[in-house]
Amino acid sequence: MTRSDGTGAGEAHGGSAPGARPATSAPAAVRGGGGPASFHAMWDELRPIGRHADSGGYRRFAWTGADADCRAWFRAQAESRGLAYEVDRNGNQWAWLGDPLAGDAVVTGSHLDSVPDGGAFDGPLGVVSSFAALDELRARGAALTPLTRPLAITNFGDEEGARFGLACVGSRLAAGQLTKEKAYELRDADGTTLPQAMERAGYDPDAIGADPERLARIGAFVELHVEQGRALDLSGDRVGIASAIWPHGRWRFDFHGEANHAGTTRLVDRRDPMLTYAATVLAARQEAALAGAVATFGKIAVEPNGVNAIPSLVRGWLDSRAADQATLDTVVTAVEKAAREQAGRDGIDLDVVRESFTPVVEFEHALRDELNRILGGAVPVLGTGAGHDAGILSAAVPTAMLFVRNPTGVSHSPREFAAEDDCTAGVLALADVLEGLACR
Ligand code: HGY
Ligand code: MN
Ligand code: MN
Repeated sequence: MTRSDGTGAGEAHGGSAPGARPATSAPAAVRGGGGPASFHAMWDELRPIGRHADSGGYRRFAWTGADADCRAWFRAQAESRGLAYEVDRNGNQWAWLGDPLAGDAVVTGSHLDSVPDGGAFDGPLGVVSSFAALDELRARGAALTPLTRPLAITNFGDEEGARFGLACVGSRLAAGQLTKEKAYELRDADGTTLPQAMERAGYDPDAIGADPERLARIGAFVELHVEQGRALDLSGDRVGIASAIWPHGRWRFDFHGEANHAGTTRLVDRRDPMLTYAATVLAARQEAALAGAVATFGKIAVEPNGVNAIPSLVRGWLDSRAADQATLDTVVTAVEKAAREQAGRDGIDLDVVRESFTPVVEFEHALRDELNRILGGAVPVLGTGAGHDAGILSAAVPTAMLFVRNPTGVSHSPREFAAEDDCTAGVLALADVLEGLACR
């Protein structure tokens, strides 16, 4: 986050968000202002890692060089603060203050990986704010010693699933929602498997698997995240608390046609899967609009992918999300039905595979309300269509989320940003929450 001297990706703009009304009269924790200088230093160090010069977006994919650099940055932050650093069996990073084995720990953190050409804040804002919140607590002289509960900061690996196609791999493995066998089946576009990538990055893939003992030692997990929407901008608040995460999933549609010459094959003789794919994309938009849901075909792979060749195979990935399970099921069923009908007309064979699914997450009310009480009771509570590690962990651990205002709502884009004062308000709110939970 810079002092508004930049305009590219990752450059937060100084001052309050454009067009926002002054924040409600909330306590200092969410009013903004102040906050540790360490945030700027960490942000400046992290910003260049994995950033693509042309797009200004981030390409921090699991078990790549950029991921390794982010991990090295996390370890340096932990050790420079005298925190006990460790990596768990699934490659998630942990920085501890207090006894990691004592139990009932208060844990905060997020992820450092990105979607292709993602923004600077999705993930890193939560990790940087966690270290900055600890610095704030120490600056306040909060009674961190003796802590009434151990405190930890985490970086969960491969949250976006950009390389291997499954989101939240690190937290799903830990929570037992992804088996070692299924994880071993994951492979990237070059055919590299997840275990091969982990091994090349210096991690032992044989160790991966559920980590119930570790999760049992967590009393509360709080993830701070940039809002991926405009609810806070519209309400004029800097910080919000999550109520729920929409159910969502990823489905792979394989349209099998017949390769042929683009210049010599008559239209009537073609079995062109691209046509069926195109009709399916339009059907997805139509069904989502009808149901008040969302559906996106954002990724496609074409074989042989030649300008002058009718494809033999078109693979399209559908991401669909809705406020409730029934609506999501309705949309996906309708899209698959439309795709199969069009495939019949086009002479195409269609396979549909559900590659990942996350049921609705209702964050635990007791912890959600505790956060609001700590922050003065007037913090807006809002749902989200974005998945998070906190959503995965919520099945095993009391979890909550803090959102920081995003004035445009844009995310998964180099244009994602958050204003400096709002980031500071997030740090102060997280510091209050950690103090309220771990330093009773
Ligand atoms: O896809 C998501 O909602 C998250 O960014 N992984
Ligand atoms: Mn994301
Ligand atoms: Mn995220």
